[in-house]
Amino acid sequence: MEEKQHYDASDIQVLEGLEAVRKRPGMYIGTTDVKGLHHLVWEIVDNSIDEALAGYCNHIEIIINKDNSVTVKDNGRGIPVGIHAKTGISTVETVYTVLHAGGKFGGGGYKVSGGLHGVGASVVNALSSDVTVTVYKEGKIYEAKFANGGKVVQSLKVIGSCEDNRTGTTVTFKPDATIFDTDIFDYDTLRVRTRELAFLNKGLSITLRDDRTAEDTTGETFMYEGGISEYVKYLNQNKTPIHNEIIHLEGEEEGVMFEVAMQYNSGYSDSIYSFVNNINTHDGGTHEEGVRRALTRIINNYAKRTNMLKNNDESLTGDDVKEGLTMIISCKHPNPQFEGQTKGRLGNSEVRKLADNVFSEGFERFLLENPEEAKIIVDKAMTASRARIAAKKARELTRRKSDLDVVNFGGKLVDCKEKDPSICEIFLVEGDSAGGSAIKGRNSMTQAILPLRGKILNVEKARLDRALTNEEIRTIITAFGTGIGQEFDLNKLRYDKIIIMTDADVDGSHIRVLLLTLFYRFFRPIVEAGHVYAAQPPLFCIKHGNTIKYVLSEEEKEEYLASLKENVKPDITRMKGLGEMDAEELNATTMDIEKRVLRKITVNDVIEADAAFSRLMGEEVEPRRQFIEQNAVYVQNLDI
Ligand code: 1YM
Repeated sequence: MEEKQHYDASDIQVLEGLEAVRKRPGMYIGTTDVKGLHHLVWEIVDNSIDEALAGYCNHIEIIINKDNSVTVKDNGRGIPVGIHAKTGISTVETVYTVLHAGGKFGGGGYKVSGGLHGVGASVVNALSSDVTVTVYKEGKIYEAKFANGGKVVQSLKVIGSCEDNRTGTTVTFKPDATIFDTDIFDYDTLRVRTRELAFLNKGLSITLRDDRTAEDTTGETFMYEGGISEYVKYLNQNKTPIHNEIIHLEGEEEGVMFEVAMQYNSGYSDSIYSFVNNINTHDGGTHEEGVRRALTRIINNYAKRTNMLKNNDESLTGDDVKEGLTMIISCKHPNPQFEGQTKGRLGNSEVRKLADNVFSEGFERFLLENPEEAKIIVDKAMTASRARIAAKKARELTRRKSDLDVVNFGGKLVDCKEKDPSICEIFLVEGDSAGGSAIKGRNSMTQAILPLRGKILNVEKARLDRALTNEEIRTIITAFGTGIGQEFDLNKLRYDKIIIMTDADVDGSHIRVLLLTLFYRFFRPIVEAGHVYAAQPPLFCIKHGNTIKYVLSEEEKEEYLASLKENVKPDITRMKGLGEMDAEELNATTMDIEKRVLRKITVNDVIEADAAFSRLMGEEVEPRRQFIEQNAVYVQNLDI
């Protein structure tokens, strides 16, 4: 290995740059938890995707190596190997050691991808303990090596020869264990995003392989000739589409590419996801606005022209026309403006027009050419409209109730005394007897109890108006205080924590999933803001001498028993259900802030969570059976 001997002024600047990344990694990759760790992979993959978008690369490979380093390979042109005019060192080294290098040093090209922070290769280098970059170009194999946060340990040099026509870049990096909370890559996390990138870049093949598990050496390859149309098909696979064709429209103007794919299903919720440069714009923006506006306008025009909508009928609203709609919107923009607190919204105003034009022309043509499908789609929106009007009336009932007296609607909710939501919690408790114990065992200042008697309606199969006829659901809406549908307001939430307290058995799991479905479909911001928890009642009570210990799992039981001295024999009882605990026990094990263990329900990946809910709670039986079979052992830890 060639040790570098001399450092000059520009070297020192470079080292200071990378040192800044190591001092404040959060500024560059968001977090240093497991999310930040995986972010490193996408920073490298982004460079390969750019190369694919420029038209020079059609295959990418991502490999998790045995030592938990990651290798990314592409068959693009290879990072330039010549001396860089400005830095006096090779372009490869420049890209990997100069902060914010990347595209600035390239010769134009169509650069549109870019991770959340778009800072690329040098950041990965700064946060890695070892990096090797190999470039195949002009019959030669070049290699450069870095260590300990981006220090050059081997300048770029030729290490061998290859076939003349072989080109590409291979990068292997090992994250610096002193920087990240964890250095273990998760195959499923990488898999979900890899598949998404393949959907979003039609024709590009991406292989993902885990070499930590020795047996499988081929990995999985994702390649979709149909691009986002196949994404829509995938999202609708456990739903019942109401027309066969997936509508796929695209257009381009001044270097901005816009594309949309859609299909309606028989369900009531919508799954509309938009992307800019392969990044999910979860707060929408101009590309989404253009499509939504055009969708509403075109359907109304068509419905009026065909006399399906009469003159004195109310117009169809944006909500009516998106019921049961699965849609992917993808925009590739050379200069995207991301707005909002989490930079999740596209701001470029010219895109609104482009999206509206491309969508309205294409969609209108589709309706005219396919009158049968058009009728099905308009009928669906009109049914949604009637349901919306009915729901408005039903909602007025819940509103009136909440205006009167929140403490005693139907005598069900036993509210807490405190009114400051930030310290209040509500327990949704399965069954009357557990509800009774919970009421006695609670801290009445801050803990409210809502015993659930009847079955919770499966809202995956019901529209808002029907859901509102369900007694339990009405009570929940009123208790939360947020309202529902268009008038939902997260700021009005009356409790900081919503705690689902059900038995640790099959019925309990079922009620929990029904509640989560309700929250996810009708109160999604509450879930996303992290207000929903599952209580964890203990599984065993272990009496040993004068001490009583409650444990949550078999493993914890074994661990605790192993820690005991062997003189007195411990007395172990299996806890039956919440209903069999007295108030004191319930408080000590499951409710007391000091002693309990809550499981926070998080939505790691909204799109995957959506698919999981359809699978679990939707119309189709077979996918549900498969899901339950595959996940039966994990049900205890179901995290959506
Ligand atoms: C596994 C990671 O980095 N591939 C890659 C990167 C580049 C090129 C090709 C490339 C770009 C250009 C011209 C250009 C990069 N080059 C640069 C820079 N894979 C990976 N493949 N020739 C090759 O943009 O004009 C930065 S990234 F700046 F050197 F041009």
